[in-house]
Amino acid sequence: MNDETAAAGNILVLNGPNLNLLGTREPAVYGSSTLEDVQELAAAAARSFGFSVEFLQSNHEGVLVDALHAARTTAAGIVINAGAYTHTSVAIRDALAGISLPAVEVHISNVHKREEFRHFSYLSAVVDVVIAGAGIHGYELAINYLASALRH
Ligand code: CA2
Repeated sequence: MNDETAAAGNILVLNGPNLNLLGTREPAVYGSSTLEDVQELAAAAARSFGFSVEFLQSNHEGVLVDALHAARTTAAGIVINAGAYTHTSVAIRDALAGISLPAVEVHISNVHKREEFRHFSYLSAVVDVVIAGAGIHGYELAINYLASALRH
């Protein structure tokens, strides 16, 4: 399998700041599953469609930007929960816009039912789909969408 073929079957799942704490605090907002559970769920969902998953969490904006740039040659689609950077990062928005890969923005919580500052996303205008409030099931829905979009 060459690099192009490998990239075609791969979905990058990116998670931003503090999501490494999932399952340890705030269960009323984020549920009790851990990020490891999310990784397993995403890998299983991708596998069921014949895709693989590359999974990365970082608390650093530049690491997330670098991962998006790298995805140009290693992935066919992106699932991104940028955490709080959703509401602040022009850099992540520009990276997503610059790589021209199908992308889904996921939020575990329904950001629209929460504080006003969480209602605006810099990313929503440059992704294909936004999923919020479905808990960690949102990652599965995102992969489902990408698998179907990438087949057609
Ligand atoms: O609902 C989401 O998925 C968010 O992207 C999560 C971000 C938040 O800043 C966004 O507004 C919405 C925060 C992730 C922090 O996750 C924690 C999990 C457990 C304990 C503490 C933080």
